[in-house]
Amino acid sequence: MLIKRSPNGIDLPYSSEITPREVFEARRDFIRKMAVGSIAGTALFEMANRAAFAQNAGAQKLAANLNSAYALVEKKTAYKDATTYNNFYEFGTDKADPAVTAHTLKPRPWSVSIEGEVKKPMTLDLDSLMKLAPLEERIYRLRCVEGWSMVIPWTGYSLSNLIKKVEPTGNAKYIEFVTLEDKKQMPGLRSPVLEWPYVEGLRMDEANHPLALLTFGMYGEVLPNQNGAPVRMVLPWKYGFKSAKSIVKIRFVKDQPRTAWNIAAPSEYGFYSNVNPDVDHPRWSQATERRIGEDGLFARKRKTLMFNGYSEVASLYSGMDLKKFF
Ligand SMILES: Nc1nc2c(c(=O)[nH]1)N[C@H]1C(S)=C(S)[C@@H](COP(=O)(O)O)O[C@H]1N2
Ligand SMILES: [Mo]
Repeated sequence: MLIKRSPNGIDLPYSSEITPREVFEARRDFIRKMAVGSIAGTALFEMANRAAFAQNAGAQKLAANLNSAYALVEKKTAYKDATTYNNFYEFGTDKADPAVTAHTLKPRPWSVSIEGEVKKPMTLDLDSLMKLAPLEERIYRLRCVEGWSMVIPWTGYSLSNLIKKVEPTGNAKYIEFVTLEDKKQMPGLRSPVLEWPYVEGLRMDEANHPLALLTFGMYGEVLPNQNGAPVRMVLPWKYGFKSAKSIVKIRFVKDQPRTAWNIAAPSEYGFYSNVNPDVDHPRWSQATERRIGEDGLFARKRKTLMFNGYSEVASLYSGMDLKKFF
């Protein structure tokens, strides 16, 4: 079993307190490999590096308790990998681009307007938005449609807290996330790779699922710009592109929203985009994935799990043909 759920719901403290276990496990793994003589000097250096779990010295801490009901027990992706191997096309289409170019993004001051089919539309500045519900830390898998995955500790709260606050009307069937579009801050907007702004959407019951996390931080710190500062979605049972970064507007709507990747290539990227090993992308299989950080000497292909292993969302789709609604 890959996802461990706490039977009693007691919250464990902080991500930093899990790190020693990871270091221990890495060391145990290392000793085992030493014993069978399968490790070379360079690999030793690499493994020590990965176990070190480097933090960004200058970043602002973001306190939150770990929610043990959503704390995946898997080795976390190294901070360095999660913050230098990114998809954020507003800052370039290369994985390495956003870490280099996203320093021009200004995550403060920031506000998010919540509008459409709600009784209480509102515009919230970042601090008010962050205070809307207690921040939690959750460790989730992230699976990109390109066939790679990571394990990342995020900080945020269930989007359902915000939804409750604004009181959706009976017409609110979907929710749309509109992200920042500012040429002065985002050099990638000059190329027409996608229709800007980057827009994503969910059905209302999906948006209300407790796993859907409105996210402000990662690895115990505020989000780095390249990971979608200052606020993004994280939807671990869907391909990564559903998790819109740098959100400025949340709209409650009657009709299914058009979304950036669906507009760009409707036969390749559906509205739902649930992780599904049985439905291949036209250009590549979705049956397996490559865990970032494991692509060295000990590379191995992992089997991709239905809903990325988050089987509790299955009831949202009962009766739906997931090959048709991909
Ligand atoms: N605004 C915006 N959000 C975005 C993207 C993007 O290009 N622009 N890329 C998506 C894709 S394809 C993935 S895999 C994830 C990557 O998140 P990460 O860089 O934090 O791992 O962000 C998603 N959110
Ligand atoms: Mo992605």
